[in-house]
Amino acid sequence: MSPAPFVTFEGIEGSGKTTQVRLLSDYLTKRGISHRVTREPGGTPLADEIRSLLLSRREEFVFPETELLLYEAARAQHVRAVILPALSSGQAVLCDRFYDATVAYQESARGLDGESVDRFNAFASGGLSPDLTFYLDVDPEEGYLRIRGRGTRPDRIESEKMEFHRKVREGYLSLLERHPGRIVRIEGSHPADDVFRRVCETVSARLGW
Ligand code: T5A
Repeated sequence: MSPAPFVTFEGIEGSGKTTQVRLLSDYLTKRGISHRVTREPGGTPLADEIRSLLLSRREEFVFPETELLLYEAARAQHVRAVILPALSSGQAVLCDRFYDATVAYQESARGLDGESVDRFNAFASGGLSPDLTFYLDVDPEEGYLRIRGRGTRPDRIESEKMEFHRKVREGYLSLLERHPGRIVRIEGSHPADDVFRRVCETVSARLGW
């Protein structure tokens, strides 16, 4: 385990990760637990620029290999500039997505080979692994309705076909089987407060928060 806990949130589009990260951050602030909230792709000015490149809709076809390398480039910068310094200074880190997303999206949904994805994930993260990962499981149709409900134009990845989002979910479910000790599945279709109750029970039992 790192000097302070590194906690990540994963799930398909609209699964409620950002909502839960915000609720957990408020909870930690009230208890005086020092922490940093961040997200992937993003978290530094350069990584945020890469995020814009990745999520903007474009005419040009983006090859899965190109997409993988851009996500990993953003991660390499984010880990070294933000996550590792925070953990070393004793701050917990709550991160909205990390390398499990690359397995679910670029390997399971885009079809890149697992060996390459694992190798680039390890290279970009410098061997850093989350101590605890919440996987918020929602049906892709429900996630889609939530995204539509926001009233904003879907980004390049949100606009993918439903089949793509089903494969992302399958990718997460197979990760859950491979890492049962680290990844905790929470039923994400329940009301946000109920989901948060489960998050709290888990961080209390696992991290003493
Ligand atoms: N990606 C990312 C890759 O392909 N590879 C990678 O390696 C990485 C790191 C990143 C995109 O990049 C891809 C995945 C993504 O496509 P993102 O910002 O993480 O972008 O993408 P989203 O998943 O689209 O994030 P969102 O913020 O849009 O969705 P969240 O965080 O899952 O959901 P949230 O909390 O914003 O909620 C969405 C809506 O649902 C409501 C909220 O109020 C909001 O309106 N909601 C609920 N409604 C009912 N019940 C609940 N329990 C609810 N919780 C939230």
